[in-house]
Amino acid sequence: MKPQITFTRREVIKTLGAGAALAGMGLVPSKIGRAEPTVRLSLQQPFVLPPLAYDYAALEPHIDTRTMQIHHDKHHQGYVNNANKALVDYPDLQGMTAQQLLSDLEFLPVALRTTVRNNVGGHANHSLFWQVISPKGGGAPVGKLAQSIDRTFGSFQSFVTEFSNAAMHRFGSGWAWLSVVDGRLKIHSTENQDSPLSEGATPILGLDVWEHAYYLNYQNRRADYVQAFWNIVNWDQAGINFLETV
Ligand code: MN3
Repeated sequence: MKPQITFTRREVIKTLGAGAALAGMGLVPSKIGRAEPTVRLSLQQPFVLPPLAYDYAALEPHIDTRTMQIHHDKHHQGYVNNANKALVDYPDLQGMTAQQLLSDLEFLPVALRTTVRNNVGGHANHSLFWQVISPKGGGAPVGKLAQSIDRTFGSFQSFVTEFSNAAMHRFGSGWAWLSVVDGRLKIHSTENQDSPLSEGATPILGLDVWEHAYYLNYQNRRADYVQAFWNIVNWDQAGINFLETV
């Protein structure tokens, strides 16, 4: 199955409807009474590493070639492999997407929960990350996302400052996010590979602040990496992600 299919709203409903039917048959945990996060990337099982839409070198000098190679081919592939390996023993759960698994960790067997949180989380987080950075990125958002950022954070510059702070203040490994929660934008961060989906938030923009994302080029200078990020943000994609949540 292809990793990156943009669903139309009707297809999402259809897919979730199929999930509900399976739930009725006792095959997957019931989702009744829970709001489903919007499914944008269709990350179906068995999970596969999505190809980058640009060359490893394309994000230079902001993210170096070697980091992109190792980060995508080794780190992300590792999450994919570990996730698939763990789910082999749970055929009843193999019809669920990454998003569905992450949106309700409590429903999962205890023995599987941490692996899904770390590795399915890692797969979902990185799949989004590769999409929201681009050699043609930078600048500022437009349209409804721009309006919503201005309304929520006061200005684009205030948003940049607040998001950068979230990225800087995440101690150790984790992510900074711009997510939508109940129709409202929110800046937050998660530790390790925890997905915003597990907190009821739909991420539309994310920044990986694990050292593996920047150490070769920036060493301990996370602030420089965070600053460089603004040159490669794919605001068109973030804008699409935002529209799909409302
Ligand atoms: Mn990473």
